[in-house]
Amino acid sequence: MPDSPSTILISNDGAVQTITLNRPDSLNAFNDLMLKELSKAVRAAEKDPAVRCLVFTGAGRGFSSGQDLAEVRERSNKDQPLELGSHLRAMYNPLILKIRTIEKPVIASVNGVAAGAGCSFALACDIRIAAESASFIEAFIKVGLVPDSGSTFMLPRLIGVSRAMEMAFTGRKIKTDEALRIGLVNQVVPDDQLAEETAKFARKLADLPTRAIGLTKRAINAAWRADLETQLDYEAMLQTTAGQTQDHREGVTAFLEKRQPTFQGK
Ligand code: T3D
Repeated sequence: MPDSPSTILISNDGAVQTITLNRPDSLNAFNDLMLKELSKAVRAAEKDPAVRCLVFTGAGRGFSSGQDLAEVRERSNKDQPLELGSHLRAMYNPLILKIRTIEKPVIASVNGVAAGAGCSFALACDIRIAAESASFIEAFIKVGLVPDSGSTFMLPRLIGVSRAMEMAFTGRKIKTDEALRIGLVNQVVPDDQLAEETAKFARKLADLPTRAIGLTKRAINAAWRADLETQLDYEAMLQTTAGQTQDHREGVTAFLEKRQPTFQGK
């Protein structure tokens, strides 16, 4: 893989890093190179303490149309059945897991259609800010597949089982007014204000105590598979860690000195 990526663009503005999916001719369909470049970029962002908020968006009129279907056809060998599971395990699952577990806030700035694995990718992010003209399609059913890349996990948790079933069974396009009403997105903004509104929110998140945000993400992820007693104990353990951060000390000091805190993410 060359050093500078060819299917994504990476830009930094202070502590906010924006990764733009950049295959606009196919509405940013994921091919193998893009999935590799994305994974590498997210791992690098994870290690870089200067990055305190990660934003994903798409170039052109789409966010992502999911798996590149032309590449699927190339991969299929007529003599042998197509084995999609190993492709998912190798290419998508580690990326989705990394986004869910990276200890920094992750925003999907959804500029257009998010379909199939492109929808799953947006759902894996912590926050979704959508342009008015964006849409969400669990397109898998239209090509005879089951939702993957975490959609069957995230979707019912975000919008409830009945709505998730309907979206997944029918592949119906969900426009942003409905997406906002059912809790699929956090915010809908006019198309021409998406970049600005995302940047504003991302800067706000990047200024917060990043360690505490990372630990919060850990706690909420864990809550999905815990009982209350276990979760209470886990919160106590995480709070011990948070309580020993510089940002906790700064927060308390700033409060008592009646000034705004300056958090360093440590
Ligand atoms: O391999 C594995 O690991 C399995 C994993 C599977 C995960 C999945 O994501 S399965 C689901 C894959 N995605 C889809 O089925 C969605 C396919 N796309 C669409 O249904 C539509 O394009 C949209 C509803 C997203 C948008 O419709 P529209 O009318 O706005 O745009 P369009 O004209 O259909 O697409 C514009 C161009 O993008 C077009 O190319 P052209 O004709 O201008 O040269 C179209 O072919 C291309 N394109 C759109 N989606 C894909 C794509 N090319 C390759 N792969 C795509 N997914």
